[in-house]
Parts: sequence; structure tokens; C-alpha cells
Amino acid sequence: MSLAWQGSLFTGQVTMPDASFAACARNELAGGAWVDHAPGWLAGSDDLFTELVETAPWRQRQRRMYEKVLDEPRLTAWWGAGDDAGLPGVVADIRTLLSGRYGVAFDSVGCNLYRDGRDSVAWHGDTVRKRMAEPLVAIVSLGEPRRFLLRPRGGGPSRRYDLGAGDLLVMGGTCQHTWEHCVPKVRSAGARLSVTFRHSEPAVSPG
Ligand SMILES: O=C(O)CCC(=O)C(=O)O
Repeated sequence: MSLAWQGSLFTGQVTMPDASFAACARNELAGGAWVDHAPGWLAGSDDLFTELVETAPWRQRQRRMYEKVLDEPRLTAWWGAGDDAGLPGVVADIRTLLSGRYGVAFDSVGCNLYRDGRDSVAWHGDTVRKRMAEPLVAIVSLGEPRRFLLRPRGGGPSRRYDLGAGDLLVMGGTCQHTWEHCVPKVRSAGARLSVTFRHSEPAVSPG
């Protein structure tokens, strides 16, 4: 696949998440939702971007819009629970680290490839909310920066995160119920990939 993107200036770094989560800051949102953001959390993320672009099982999904069936404006790849075939080792390591940090067993990995500024995902809350009151959704951003917006479901001012290479963003609390998120189209952008982690069982509260 031929994509336009510019790698980081820090070449030759080992691909490694920050197990200390030292740069991770929580933003409390209205209605019991929260977002954690850790800029540059995955060092050496360019190598993972390249590996996933080349090896992930990319699919072109389609959506029915009224009478028409349209291509989704992005490519996706998916590893379900218990299916790690071809999953890069560092992604499995990230999943373990996030599971320990957040007290849930992240078990599925979804990747989204935004080839340029025309690719996007519209406002939505993740469907995992239908099964859980407070699902966690973790996203590691790779490749070129892209805007990630959140807005209260039902209206209100949006919040903007400019996700750069290696950033971690985690949505929690009621976020999938009370807020919506999107990656809007932009006039110009290089390729960006998001690696998303979800879980099937709710968190078990200690004690
Ligand atoms: O690519 C992203 O950062 C967001 C992905 C997302 O919202 C989704 O796949 O449901």
C-alpha cells in the first residue's frame, strides 16, 4: 500500500510503551465520563505503524446509507478475543499493560487506517456500550497527527484532542453512553492509524 506520511524525527527508537504512565492526565467530562491522555506514550511508534500497514489484514467495510451501500472512508483490521494470529508482539504487550492499568481484560484489537484527510469516522458512541454501563476504550495513535473530537450526546461544545504519533487516549466512565466521538475529515493529512482495545467483561471492583 502506498501512503503519504512523515515519520518522527526520533528514528531508531525501540518501540516501547511507557509502563509508568507518568505523562497520563485524566480529564473529567460531564455526566460521569472521563478521558485519559498520555502524549507520546508509545516510543518508537513509527516502526509499529509501518509493520501494521504492511501486515494487518486490512478490509474495506461497507455501510448502508438509505438506499445506497457505500465504502467506509477508512480501512479496518480486527483481531477478536483469543485470536492473536499475526498480531505484532508489541500490540499484545500494550494490551497486557493496559489491562493491568485499567483493571479490565482487554481482549479485542481493532485497527483503523486513515489514508489521508478524506478518511474519517463520523460521530458515534462505541456499540460495546449496549453490553456495559462503563466500558473502557483505549486508542493508541500512530503515524501522522489527526484531530479527535468528543461532544456530549445531545449537544454541547466539543473537546478536541490532537492525537500525535504514540499518543494514548482512553475513554472511560459513562463516555460511550453520554458522549460521542469522531475523527473528522480535514483538507490535508498524512496517513494515520489507530490501534483500539476493547473488553468483553465489565471491570470487577476489588473487594
Ligand atoms: O481512530 C480513532 O481514533 C477512533 C476510532 C473509533 O472511534 C472507532 O473505531 O470506533
